[in-house]
Amino acid sequence: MSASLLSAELTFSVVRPVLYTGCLTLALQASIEQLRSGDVRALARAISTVENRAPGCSDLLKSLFPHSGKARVIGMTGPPGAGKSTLVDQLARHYRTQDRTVGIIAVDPTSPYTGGAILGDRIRMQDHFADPGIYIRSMATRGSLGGLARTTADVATVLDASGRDLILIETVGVGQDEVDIVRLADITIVILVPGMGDDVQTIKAGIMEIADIFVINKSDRDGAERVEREIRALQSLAMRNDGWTPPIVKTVASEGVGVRELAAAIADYERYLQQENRALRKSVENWQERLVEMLRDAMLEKARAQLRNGSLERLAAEVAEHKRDPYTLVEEIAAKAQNR
Ligand SMILES: Nc1nc2c(ncn2[C@@H]2O[C@H](COP(=O)(O)OP(=O)(O)OP(=O)(O)O)[C@@H](O)[C@H]2O)c(=O)[nH]1
Ligand SMILES: [Mg+2]
Repeated sequence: MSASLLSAELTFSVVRPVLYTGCLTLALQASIEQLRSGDVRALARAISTVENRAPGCSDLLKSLFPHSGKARVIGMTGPPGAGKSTLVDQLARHYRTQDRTVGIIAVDPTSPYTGGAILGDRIRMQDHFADPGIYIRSMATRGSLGGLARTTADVATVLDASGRDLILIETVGVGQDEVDIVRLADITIVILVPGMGDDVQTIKAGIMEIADIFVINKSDRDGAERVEREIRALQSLAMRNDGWTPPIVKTVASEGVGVRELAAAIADYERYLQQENRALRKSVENWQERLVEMLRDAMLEKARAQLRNGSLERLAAEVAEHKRDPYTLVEEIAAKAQNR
């Protein structure tokens, strides 16, 4: 090989990575600009990247984060079939009349065996598809790589950076995952329905505690007063330490009844959040938890990288057979991960 060819080869191999990252950055920049200009396809692509933890996800989130933080995130949670989607739909409509743009994340309902709810959401919310001011995403992320709460938070960041004024997150209030999801919202609405009997008690205590606003949907049915009394009774047992008493709003979502009142209650709480820096303090609290979670994921990832395929099983067998003690083992793996 001639000397000049060799040097060309060398130059190329040195320059190529630089060019490559340069191209990536350009492509990323272009898609971020598209997304921020309201391009729905760019938004959908970005959400898919985040949802699937696809390559580029981390760079994308890093670039989008500075553009986020302006949207109001509202979490709506409650038992299966309480009318959450119907109410989200009505609220979205209401906000559209005020020219505010809306992003909706419907986190998969608990019932993986039907799959009907997602279809239901699509059909019910179909009217909005012609309106670019509403963007709806159903997420089927149970068992996903990043964890449900983390993925939802990241998808919310994408929507936020895309300039949506409001982000409504619908989730079925049944488990810790859901509590974690609604925790990331600025405002949490817990939706209950009459006829639950003593079930208000059985709704996970954590969910009751994080309600900023209660909704009694299906108030066209008997028993709305009773649910209201039960909520009041629970409230009198445990006062919130920030002094806010969550209001109770009765709605008939299928008829659009009470939606204005709900929007007014949301606005009241927003005003309350604005006072005494409460919004910021709440956000700091949320981030404290999220950062711990992100750190845990990052550390775990590093530790996993120390373990070759199948070695965890082998080590577990050694511990089970008392050939090794797990305490030293974990210290060793953690130390190796740290040195990476
Ligand atoms: N009677 C009555 N029916 C309602 C009301 N709101 C919603 N529904 C009906 O209740 C059913 C369930 O509504 P959804 O909005 O799908 O409930 P959901 O809470 O989103 O359900 P999942 O996502 O599956 O947990 C639908 O048939 C709605 O039409 C209401 O205020 N009164
Ligand atoms: Mg639903």
